[in-house]
Amino acid sequence: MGQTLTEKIIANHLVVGEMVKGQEIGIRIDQTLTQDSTGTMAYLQFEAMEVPRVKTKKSLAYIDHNMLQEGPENMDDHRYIQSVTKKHGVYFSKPGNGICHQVQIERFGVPGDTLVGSDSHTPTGGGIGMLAIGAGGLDVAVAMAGDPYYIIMPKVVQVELTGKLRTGVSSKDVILEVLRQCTVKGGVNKVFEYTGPGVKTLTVPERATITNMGAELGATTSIFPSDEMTEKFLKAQGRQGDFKVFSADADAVYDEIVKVDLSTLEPLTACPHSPDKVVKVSEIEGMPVNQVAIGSCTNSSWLDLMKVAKIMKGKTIAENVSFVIAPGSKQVLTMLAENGALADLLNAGARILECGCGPCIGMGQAPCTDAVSLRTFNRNFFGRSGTPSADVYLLSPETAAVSALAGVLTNPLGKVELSDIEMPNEFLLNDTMVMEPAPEGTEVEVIKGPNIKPFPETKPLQKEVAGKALIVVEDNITTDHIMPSNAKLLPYRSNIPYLSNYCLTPCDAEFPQRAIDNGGGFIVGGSNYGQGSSREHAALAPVYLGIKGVAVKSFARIHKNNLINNGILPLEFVNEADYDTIALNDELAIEDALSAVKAGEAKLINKTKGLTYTMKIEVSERQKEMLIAGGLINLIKSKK
Ligand code: MIC
Ligand code: SF4
Repeated sequence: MGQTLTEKIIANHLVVGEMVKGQEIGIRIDQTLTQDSTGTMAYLQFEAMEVPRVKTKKSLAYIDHNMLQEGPENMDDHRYIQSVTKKHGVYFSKPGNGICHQVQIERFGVPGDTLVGSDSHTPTGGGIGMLAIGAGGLDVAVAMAGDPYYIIMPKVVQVELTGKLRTGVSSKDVILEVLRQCTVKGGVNKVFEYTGPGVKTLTVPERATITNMGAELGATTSIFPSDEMTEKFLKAQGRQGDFKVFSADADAVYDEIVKVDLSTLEPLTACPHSPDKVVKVSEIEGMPVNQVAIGSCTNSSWLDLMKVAKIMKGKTIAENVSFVIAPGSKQVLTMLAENGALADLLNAGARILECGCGPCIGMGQAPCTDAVSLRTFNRNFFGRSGTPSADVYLLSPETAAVSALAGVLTNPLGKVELSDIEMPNEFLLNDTMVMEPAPEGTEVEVIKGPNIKPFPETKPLQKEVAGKALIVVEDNITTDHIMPSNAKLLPYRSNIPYLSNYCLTPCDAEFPQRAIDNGGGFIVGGSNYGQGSSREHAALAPVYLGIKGVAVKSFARIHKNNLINNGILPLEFVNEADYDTIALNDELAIEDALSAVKAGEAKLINKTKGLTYTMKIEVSERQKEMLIAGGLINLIKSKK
């Protein structure tokens, strides 16, 4: 029986376990990446492991999220990351060099290799045939130390692409269509593997848009084969040597199939406030628009911005629109500057931001009250733009550009002519913003500014775990709810005590104080709890507030791992209807938590209601040890 591409790469990297779907396996990691807003914690944790040098083939640290620098905190973080990476053998990409995923695919990704990154959009690397997975900072620190990265052996979904996209329809519409079909919780513990004759019609940046936003499915990752298109891209990046063909066997067997006919696809948009609330642009066309934002790791490639520049050339944006562009990398921006496309954008009225995440993570460019904001980004979770009353629609660069000109949401189909925009044979190569680590490192001093506080300490699991239901939240709570990020909070990513004052406040402003007043307790939630970002802060802030268990209908993959890594019990209702019987401040308890963890099942007693709920603790033997030790760092220390 033939193998899928996913299975082939896993087989090449398997170090622990067997490739049995649903079971935990450990894989060898070739590359790691961090970005600044998760990176400070990851490097503090790496330092705590006392491993002198990273053991991967290549590890990289990017500065791309926290770049507003309103106070010293951001640059203090940059300095810390620059010095700690130099010491321990990690390459450092300076602020301004670009968004981690964009630069990684341009300059460093290798087909067939594995990559773990402390950012949920690490699967962008699947666009060149890498098995690229997003994880919490601690898991990345462990991978840097040379230990395996653990995943549940995934099911593999075949996404069969047929036909060819029409001009005006883009790869963004492909992933929006997959999200429409599969939803934000449809991908947990699955890899989405793209196959079929449509694959060869998509360039690497187009593929990367799709694999990037596969994160919104909750998937472990998404991947395209490495083929002639990949070779062309790597050659144009001066990296022909990194090319190798990788694809699934013709008789590979998949667990599920999703079909997308590129020829009949139409421009789509994800409506507020979820990436899977997808409708055809034509269905809501004509809606007045206040802001159009182009960029983010999903759609900020040279190809994307060239298309936008072509559409804007010689025209001016509508009076009612603020039009902002954050190019994905220095390579992209410099090439646009050199070929004149940047001038076309500026002439049309574009506000050009530096190369980074910017408005995608609420670092500036918050839209006006009650705004309609059209964004080429990948997430439109409630409040993420920095304006809680704003409605954010996710869509393609083509749709964004024609709408910026018209001032109303506009369907680009039949309105744009882009046939002369093709991938360049040579990209502009200049890696001077990537610093090499010191050859030895022992002499390098690590600089920690005053905002860099130690990560919270966790305690071994107690026999009885008891406390109140400190909050009860609904389905699809995102990490943007649990640990909001915006221009005011992102500078404090190295300061958990400060951040914890904002934990879950978009759901309930009183939650942090209630948690402190009660000496901790439980969080109760619905399904897909913790979707979105990989930020470990969504576990670390609850640790700081004394949260002992999170009882939900189901978890998103990365967040569940982050809870376990930090010693918080992940509890899932066996009978989902039990969720409805828990109210705020109900007294909850697990009488013998140690036995419950070992058995993989707990009896959660609701003392207030006189009810007992059966909860799954679906974790591996390795994770049981972690929960009992009170988290991974404690476990590592106890084994030294
Ligand atoms: C995001 O897009 O939500 C982020 C900000 O990039 C996060 C990482 C973070 O919270 O720092 C992610 O995707 O993991
Ligand atoms: Fe940055 Fe946005 Fe991409 Fe996250 S999704 S890495 S914030 S550009």
